[in-house]
Amino acid sequence: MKLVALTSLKPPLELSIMDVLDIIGSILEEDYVSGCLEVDSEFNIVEGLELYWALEKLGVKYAPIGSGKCRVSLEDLGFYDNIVGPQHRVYYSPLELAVRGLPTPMVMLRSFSTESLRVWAKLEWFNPFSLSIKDRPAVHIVSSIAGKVNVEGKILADASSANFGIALAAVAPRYGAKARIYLPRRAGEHGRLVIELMEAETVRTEAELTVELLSRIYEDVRREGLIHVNQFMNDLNFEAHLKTTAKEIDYQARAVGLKLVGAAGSIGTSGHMSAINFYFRKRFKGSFKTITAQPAPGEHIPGTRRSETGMIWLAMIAEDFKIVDVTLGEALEAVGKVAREDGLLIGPSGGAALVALSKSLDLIGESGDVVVIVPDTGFKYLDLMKKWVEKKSA
Ligand code: E1O
Repeated sequence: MKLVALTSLKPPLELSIMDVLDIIGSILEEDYVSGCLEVDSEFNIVEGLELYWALEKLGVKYAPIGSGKCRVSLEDLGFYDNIVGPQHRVYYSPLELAVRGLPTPMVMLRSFSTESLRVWAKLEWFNPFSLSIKDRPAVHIVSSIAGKVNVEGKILADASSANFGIALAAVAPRYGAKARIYLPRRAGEHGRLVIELMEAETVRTEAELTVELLSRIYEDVRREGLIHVNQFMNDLNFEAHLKTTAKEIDYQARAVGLKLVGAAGSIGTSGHMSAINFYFRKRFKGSFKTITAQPAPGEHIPGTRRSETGMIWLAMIAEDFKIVDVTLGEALEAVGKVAREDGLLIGPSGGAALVALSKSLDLIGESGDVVVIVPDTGFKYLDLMKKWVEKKSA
């Protein structure tokens, strides 16, 4: 058996992550790859196509080649290489920073930790374009589309509550394309401003939810030949978080010896929490709990929505998934507590995740380490916070 760079191999056809999810699951479970790929003299894959795509979706650097039995650890295949950038932190472009500036930091929060249960916030505002977790799917989806079709001069379109739109508006021009973002009624004003500043198009609508805009986008795609990147249904969104967000948490926890017992987060497309749930359910064989916040009925927490409004990965992937109703007031209380006791201003969806966790301690248990995904920074929501602070002091 020998190891060769995965990028040097030529698969005869493409499979999607859902075609090979079972193989991905068992590789994560075992921490080993059992099996080899067979290639011809030109590196065309003649045997092991499914394994190739599983390894590609997992983001390993090397593939095992041979004709007999192979058994090689994920670590030896360079599994973690894609999430550990250069220590000098010098990058030749912002796009390189987005891809190689990982992992995003994890920091222990005093405000929500106890002596035995430690709470770690994964700070996703360290992503450079949208200062949010949504850079990850935007970069992965756009680079993948651009690898297949010529996007120069084309318009990449999607609905967004703000962050994904900003990321798309920033990433599309790196590939010579433009972006058009369809915004629901309550999209963050910062989103519209930044997107327009970047000279991407915005379509402001009266829709309550981003997903309600899909049929309108389908129509415009037919009429105008836009490319719909579709963060809500494109499996590359889920894949981006499997390849980076979830893997980073695993890498970071191992590096300092954390005993992960669960993760808490929030859901918009459900991309990141579904991927984290899938990844750790396999890794830890069931002893890992995933908790996610959703806005309580009638409440609006920017970037999030209720699970029954439809999220494909949540339905397909997530088991052992506890969904907790949180009000905006509760989320902002948590934001305030972290600001006072840790000095960090997290965004409302991060606050909601902390509330969901606090309401689920019976499930999590009393000891270990929990990761809370903080999708973005509170500095984007000063208007919302201002109203809430003034109401509290009135
Ligand atoms: C959480 C999420 N927190 C914040 C988001 S509505 C989809 C999307 C957007 O268009 N925002 O920007 O999508 P996912 O479940 O992985 O993350 C939820 C502040 C967000 O902006 C998603």
